[in-house]
Amino acid sequence: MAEPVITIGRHIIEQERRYPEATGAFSDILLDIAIAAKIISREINRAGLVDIVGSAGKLNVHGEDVRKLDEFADEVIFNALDHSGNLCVMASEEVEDPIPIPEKFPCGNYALLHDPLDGSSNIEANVSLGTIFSIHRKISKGERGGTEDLLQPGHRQVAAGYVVYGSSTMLVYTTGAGVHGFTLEPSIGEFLLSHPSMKIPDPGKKIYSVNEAYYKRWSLGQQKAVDELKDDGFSLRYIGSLVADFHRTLLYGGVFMYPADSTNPRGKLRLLYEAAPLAMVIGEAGGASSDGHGSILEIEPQELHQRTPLYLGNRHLIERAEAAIKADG
Ligand code: AHM
Ligand code: MG
Repeated sequence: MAEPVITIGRHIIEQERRYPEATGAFSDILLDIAIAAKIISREINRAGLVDIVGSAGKLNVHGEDVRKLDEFADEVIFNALDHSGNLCVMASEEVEDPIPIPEKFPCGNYALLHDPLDGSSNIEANVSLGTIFSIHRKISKGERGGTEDLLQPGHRQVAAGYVVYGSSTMLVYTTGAGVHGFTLEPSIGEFLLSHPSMKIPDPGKKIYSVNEAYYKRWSLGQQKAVDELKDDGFSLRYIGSLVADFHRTLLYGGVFMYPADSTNPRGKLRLLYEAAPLAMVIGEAGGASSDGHGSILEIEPQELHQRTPLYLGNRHLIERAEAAIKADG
């Protein structure tokens, strides 16, 4: 007899059955994200074939070059999730303000934040890219959602995850009941469970991941944190595409760092679209997150596009980095 395959749809429904009070709305959101991921994956795979690669000639809200595929991914996610009545508001790294649900559609009980296509400066080099997502419960009183629903600390996330568009496309998510990874089987167009109950290996491989070209811009404490890892025989791996660097860290162990530096005193990566969702995933997988001083999940966000220094990986390595930063600034 053929082995039963577990599709992402089946997995999400089975998780939902554990909560008799669940309405199914939450499952629908995850399934809609999976559909958007398949569409984005297909376009990324064809990027070398069609004239979609290249700069769209505008700057995004962070002043960075927006690539056409970023815009495409942003639209795909909006179109997949605007009409279902499950969300009350959305926010995207590519868009300055909260994205309301169109008036013609009903509003639901959840807010979605996402980075539609991270690492897009690597598109032309065929390097892995990613989508990152974070889901919060609606807390505002009005019928339609708003900023209040989006500016919630990471520990209140009800689900988070990412899609990595690599040599295969994988979707990894958590709802607080373990971290589960699915690989897209292109011939049937389904995400199949390939990595159930993921845990960061501990002790993992001795790998640190950081843009070390910025060494001279770092604080003494950050320099010391990396010097110590080198003295300890660690290897350096840095792709420069967050989801790819994070995915490797989750699978192999080690530590990913995007620290504060003299040019970017608050770091580069965004708290709500990048740091908090990956912090939830690594925490659920037995690892830890930090901004150099404390858990990413405890930070109370002040603004939608807030940046944060970011450390993700094995708990003891995060603690070591925090100790070096604390001792030497
Ligand atoms: P992006 O949102 O413009 O794609 O930038 C985010 C990327 C991350 O994927 C990666 O971790 C980081 O920027 C790399 O930055 P740097 O080139 O400074 O090392
Ligand atoms: Mg990004």
